[in-house]
This record gives sequence, structure tokens and C-alpha cells, in this order.
Amino acid sequence: MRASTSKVLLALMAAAALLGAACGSDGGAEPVGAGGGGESQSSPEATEEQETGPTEETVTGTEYEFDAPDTLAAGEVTLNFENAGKEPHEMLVFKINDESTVEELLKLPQKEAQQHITMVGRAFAKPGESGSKPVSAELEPGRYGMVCFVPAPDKEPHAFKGMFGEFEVTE
Ligand SMILES: [Cu+2]
Repeated sequence: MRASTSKVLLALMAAAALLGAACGSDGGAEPVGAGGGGESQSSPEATEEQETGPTEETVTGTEYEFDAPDTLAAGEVTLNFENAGKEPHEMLVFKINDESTVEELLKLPQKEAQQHITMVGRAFAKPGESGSKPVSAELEPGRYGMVCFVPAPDKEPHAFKGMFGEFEVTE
């Protein structure tokens, strides 16, 4: 008995709630929804995604130089490496911790040079191929360098034939 009574009550309450909602929305809600919802929704979000998404660039190596961007935006960066040359090439990427240039660092003994830099990553590619793995890292603003130490046919590392570069990561 009690159960059926409360079911009726619940049904009545639900009906009252529906009526109440219907009455309330009659006045103001409908015209707002009907008008123009589509325009303002997507554009601010899309801009944010572009700002925070990973930056992807391709660096090309040939004999004996890198073709790379001069500047990159700080944050998540993916550097693909393509070998457009006839010899194997690598792309060693590092952050320069002081005012040294890559050219200056190449003149130092290896152990000493390493004290001026922080390694970021390495990619390698055979002639005419793309590197199997890009260099992906979270880069903070600063100066960065890249070099290739693959030996040329005359045994001299490519870096000493000019295969090095610098780029800047900006805020
Ligand atoms: Cu090389």
C-alpha cells in the first residue's frame, strides 16, 4: 500500500517539475539557444592548441652542412632529420650553456667542450633517407647547436668540414 502511494507521489512530483521547467523556460531561454551558437565556440580553443602543441621541423643534412631553422619557439619540439646527401649523416643537438659558439667549441678538446653544453638528442640517417627517430625534447629558451661527427672518406669528421649549425629557442 505504502509503496504504491509513494510511487504516485513521485510521479506527481516529476510532473510538477516538468511543468515548472516548461513554464520557466517559456520566457527567456529559447530565443538565446535558437540564435547563433556556432560561431564563438571553436576559435579561442584552436588558437590555444596551436600555441601549446609540439613544434615540428625538418633538418636536412648534406655534404657538409645542415639546413635548419634559425629559431624555434620554446616548448615541446620535434626535429626530424633527413639525409639529402651521399654520405651517412647524424644530427647531434645540444644546448650551449654559455656564450660559446659551436665553432669555438669544435676547437676545444672533447672533454672540455662537453662542459659547455647539455646534450638534447641524436638522430642518424643513411644517404637519401629520413632518420628513423627524430630528436624530440622540451626545449627552454637559449642558444643551441648541432653537429655531425660522421667521418668523411678522408677520416675527418664532417663537423670540421663545416657540418655544424646554431639555432635559437625563443620564449
Ligand atoms: Cu655528416
